[in-house]
Amino acid sequence: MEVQNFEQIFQQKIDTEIKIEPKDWMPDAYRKTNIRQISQHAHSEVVGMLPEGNWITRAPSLKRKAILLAKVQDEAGHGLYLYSAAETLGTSRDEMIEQLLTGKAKYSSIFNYPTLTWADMGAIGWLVDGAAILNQVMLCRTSYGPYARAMVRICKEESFHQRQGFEILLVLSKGTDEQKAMCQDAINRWWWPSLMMFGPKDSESTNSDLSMKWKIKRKSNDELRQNFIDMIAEQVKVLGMILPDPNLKWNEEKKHYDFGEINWDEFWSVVKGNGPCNKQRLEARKKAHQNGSWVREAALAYAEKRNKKQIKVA
Ligand code: FAQ
Repeated sequence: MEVQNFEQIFQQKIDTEIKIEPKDWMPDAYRKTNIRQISQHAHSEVVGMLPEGNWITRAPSLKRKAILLAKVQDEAGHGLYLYSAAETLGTSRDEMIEQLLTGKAKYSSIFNYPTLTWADMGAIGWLVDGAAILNQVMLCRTSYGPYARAMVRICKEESFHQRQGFEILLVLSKGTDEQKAMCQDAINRWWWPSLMMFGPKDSESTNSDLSMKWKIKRKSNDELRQNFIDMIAEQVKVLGMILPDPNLKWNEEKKHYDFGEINWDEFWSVVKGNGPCNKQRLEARKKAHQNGSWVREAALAYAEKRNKKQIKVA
């Protein structure tokens, strides 16, 4: 069969909503962009454990500590599902980790901001997980089978994450003046970076055209960002707080909220490695990788021993 036919069959599957599976023929660029996106997504989950991990030992009660611990562990699990999904495309876990640790691979810009107070745990759950869910609900229908199936499981856990974040802020918003101020301050600091999570404006998005054609993405960066703003602008009223954007205003004609200009210079600076915590995050991952080397060696030795035993029995 000619390559052109393979391509036609591939595109037909996409157009008729049949998932692409690991052993199916796929264009090189489809494979590459899926590896790029899924591995960056996995790295985001793993690096994303660091800002919240920072507060596990300082959570205000045993209950809060147990919830936060469970949430951070969930993120590790999400990273593992996603690395496994990317491996089905022919890359290896080692390669992906190497790319993260040498700074060649990206991870979400949001995790390069510091967590300064307990209220940040609420703001991350509500805003960061909230933004992640909107994007990930769309990805449950992405065209690559293993990625889509991983996302279904991840989304179930993410909705718990968002609720726990909102509840932290709800409690603070009903507390003392100091607690209310802490709540507003966290919202002020996390609002703009969470809008940046959806990626550059559609006009600047280099990967979107192909990713939309191949149904890897089904909604554009700007579309998802607008959905998020519309949702949060309503939820913030329940907290009795405000979003730090004087231009945020309901537009009756468009049936959407208008909003102010995002600082794209800040976004690109963070993506290029110059955000407030980029260096700290990579150092922490490198250290964790080094400290975990004995676990990998032990697991390998155990697997070899088991293989030898099985060969003997056979
Ligand atoms: N940060 O052409 P586009 C979470 C890069 S998970 C850094 O529009 P695309 C859970 C982009 O890679 C959060 N870089 O790219 C959690 C590309 O560069 P490249 C992560 C960014 O792929 C919560 C370039 O800019 N979620 O939070 C960012 O079509 C709490 C041009 O951009 C996912 O990864 C950014 N924000 O659209 C965990 C979801 N945005 O690769 C712990 C899956 C863009 O060509 C605690 N990913 N770039 O060198 C996606 O849906 C897409 O990759 C987008 C970007 C929408 C992020």
